[in-house]
Amino acid sequence: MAIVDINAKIPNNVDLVGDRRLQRALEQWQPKFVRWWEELGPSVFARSPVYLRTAVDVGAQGWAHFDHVEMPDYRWGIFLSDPEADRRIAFGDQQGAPVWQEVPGEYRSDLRRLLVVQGDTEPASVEQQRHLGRTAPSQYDLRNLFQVNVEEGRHLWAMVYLLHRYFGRDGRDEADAMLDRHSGDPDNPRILGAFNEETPDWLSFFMFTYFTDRDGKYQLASLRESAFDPLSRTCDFMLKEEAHHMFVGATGVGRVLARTVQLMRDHDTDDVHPHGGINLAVLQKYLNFHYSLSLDLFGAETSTNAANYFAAGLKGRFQEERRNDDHQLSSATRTVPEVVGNAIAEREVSQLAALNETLRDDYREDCRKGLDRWNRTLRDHSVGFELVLPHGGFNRHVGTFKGHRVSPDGRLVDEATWRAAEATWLPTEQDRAHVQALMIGVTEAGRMASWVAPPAQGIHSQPLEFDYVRY
Ligand code: BYC
Ligand code: FE
Ligand code: FE
Repeated sequence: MAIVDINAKIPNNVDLVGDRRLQRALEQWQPKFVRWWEELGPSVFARSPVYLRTAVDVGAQGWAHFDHVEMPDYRWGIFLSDPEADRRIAFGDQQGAPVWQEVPGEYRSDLRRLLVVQGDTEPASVEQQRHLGRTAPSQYDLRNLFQVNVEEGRHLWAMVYLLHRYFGRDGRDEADAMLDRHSGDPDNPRILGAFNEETPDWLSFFMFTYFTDRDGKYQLASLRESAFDPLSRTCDFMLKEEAHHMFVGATGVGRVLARTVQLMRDHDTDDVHPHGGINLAVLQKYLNFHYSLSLDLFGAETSTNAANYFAAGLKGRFQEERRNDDHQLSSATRTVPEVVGNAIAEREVSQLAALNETLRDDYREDCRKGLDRWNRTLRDHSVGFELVLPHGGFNRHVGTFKGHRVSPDGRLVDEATWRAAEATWLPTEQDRAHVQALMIGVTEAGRMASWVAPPAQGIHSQPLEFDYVRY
């Protein structure tokens, strides 16, 4: 088992003291990270003690410590899950061979690219969420926002460690570039589309953590299968933290919904906006927006990049080892959607080519579970409304649907039809302004904003009235 050096300048379980050069290089990157955090991290409560979880170990019994800390003093550490003895490559051309502890020369640039794309999303999300602290609906939510932020910061550290340790000069340059690109920067944007959008309000934040952090879950789970063992172990540990991010999204949206339903009943109306709530139709539009942006993150339906990553053993499928097939996909096929002329058709392709679509399918199934839960709430209160996931072609900007107009129920429509209906499918300026108007920060411990129900319980067995953030 790796020894945890928790008191080091950079807490770690990768024996940094045993590699002075690496340690020095990372200690030189550290102040750049802190400067970035201060400039583009949370814009308010930057020096307030927050009740945060800090990763301190990777063991099954207790990997985290909870206490009040000021965010700049958060101990961003480097933690890899314990190695699995005699781990073998589970898929691709080298299936059955021992996993790699170093990067094979021929995969250097592909692996570097995967690490850079993954790493880039982490600080991007912190930048996107930096102003949300001003309008948190409660101390509990404010704390959760900051928890997500510091952990995304640690996820950046996770990728930066791998870049520094295994990619020499190039890796150090890439690590620096992670702090130079910025979300929404017209000259130097973040790499993937969804990470250049704004997260201007808390409904967006809850939808983002539900849908976009869930892309993180699926991508990290695929990278956990990697033959490059340090990447696999890094992702395995990141996934532990990731679960909380999606919890924030799932319970956040659920609480908004619960509050809306209550206001609908109290006031006997569908329009709860005048009563300080968010209408179901607006919730659906936000959902449509964030879900479709997140679908784009999986890439095109067919991808030679994805096929090459798989054949080489760099990136597997979700739960690769639980699948009952040859793990080579040498002859298997599947269908993928394809826009041909005026219709959405299907095309049969090799499974190897369609790996992005397969991962997207797995993701969709997972997304549906939350909707089932939310819809149960609606049914339990006899509300005649159901939230639905829009068709996979709706509002897409990557892949076969790019440049086409597809309705949420999956019809290819012309531009005029789209324009006429867009305001009922995607959030309008007015919807966003309505939601924004409800975003008034609530700082008193235990109190909730008007538009969201309280959570079922506090954090780490603390009561809801706990001082999660000390002002
Ligand atoms: N935006 O061959 P294709 C997370 C590019 S989220 C812009 O289909 P591929 C987190 C693509 O780069 C998880 N460009 O692509 C969540 C390619 O460019 P080139 C992040 C895009 O490579 C919340 C071209 O289009 N991790 O952790 O098969 C908070 C052709 O596409 C986009 C990863 O993504 C896009 N959406 O698949 C915090 C894992 N999509 O080669 C954190 C690592 C595609 O023509 N990344 N393009 O120049 C990958 O595995 C792959 O890069 C992708 C793309 C799945 C993203
Ligand atoms: Fe992350
Ligand atoms: Fe996350």
